Amino acid sequence: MYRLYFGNRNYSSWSLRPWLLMKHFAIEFEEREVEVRGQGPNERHRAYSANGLVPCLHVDGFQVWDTLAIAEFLAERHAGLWPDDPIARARARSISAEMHSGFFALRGAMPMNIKLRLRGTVPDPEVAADIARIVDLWADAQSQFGNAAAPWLFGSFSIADAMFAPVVWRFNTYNVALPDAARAYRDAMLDHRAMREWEAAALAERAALPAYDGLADAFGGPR
Ligand SMILES: N[C@@H](CCC(=O)N[C@@H](CS)C(=O)NCC(=O)O)C(=O)O
Repeated sequence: MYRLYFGNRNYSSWSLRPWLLMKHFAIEFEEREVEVRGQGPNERHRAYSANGLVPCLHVDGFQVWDTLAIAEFLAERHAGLWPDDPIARARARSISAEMHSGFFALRGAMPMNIKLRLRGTVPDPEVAADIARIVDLWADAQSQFGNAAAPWLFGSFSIADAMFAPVVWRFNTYNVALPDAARAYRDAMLDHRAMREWEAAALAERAALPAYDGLADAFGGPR
C-alpha cells in the first residue's frame, strides 16, 4: 500500500505533482498532508522523509523521495504514466527534467498560491523568458506528439502534464498573458477532476505563509 506525505495544497507545488499523477491513474494511496514552511529541508519532515522535504512516497514503509524519482518509481509499477513511444517518452522525460531542474526565475517570482487571483503585472525579463520557454515546450510537445482529440502534451495524460500542473496554477494566480494554445492547455488542466479536488481542499486550508501571500500587492492586488 502506498502512503504519500505531501505539503499544504495551497503552496506545495512539488506535492501536487505525484498526488495528481496518482489520482489521474487511480493508483490508491493513503494521504498524509503536513505543514510546510516554504523554505529548504525541514527537520519536522525527517520522521517520514529522509531529505526533510515533501513529497515523499512510502511503499510498505520504504521511502521514495524527490518528485521525479517518485514519478519514475510509479511508472515502473503502473502502465501508461510515460508515453509508449520511445521518442515521445524521451521528449516527455526531457521536458519533465527541465521543469524539475529549472525555471528558477518563474518559481521564485511567482510561487504557487492557489487561493490568490491577482491582476498581474508585466513580468521581469528572466521570468518572461521562463514563461516563453514553457509556452514553446508545450506547443512543441502538442504539435509533435499530441492528439487533437485530447488536450494533453503527449496525447494521453502523462507524467509531463503532472510536472507542469503547478505552473498552470501560477499562470492562473498571477494572470500571466498566454497565447491561445497555452491558454487552452491551462484551462484544460484547471478543469481536470483531480485539479479541482486539490483546489477545493486548498481553498479550505487555514495555514498561511505571509511571505507568499504578501506578494499580492506586487501583482496589482485581487482581480
Ligand atoms: N526536489 C524536491 C523538492 C521538494 C521541496 O522543495 N519540497 C518543499 C515543499 S514544496 C518542502 O518540503 N519544503 C520544506 C518545508 O517548507 O517545510 C522534489 O522534487 O520533490
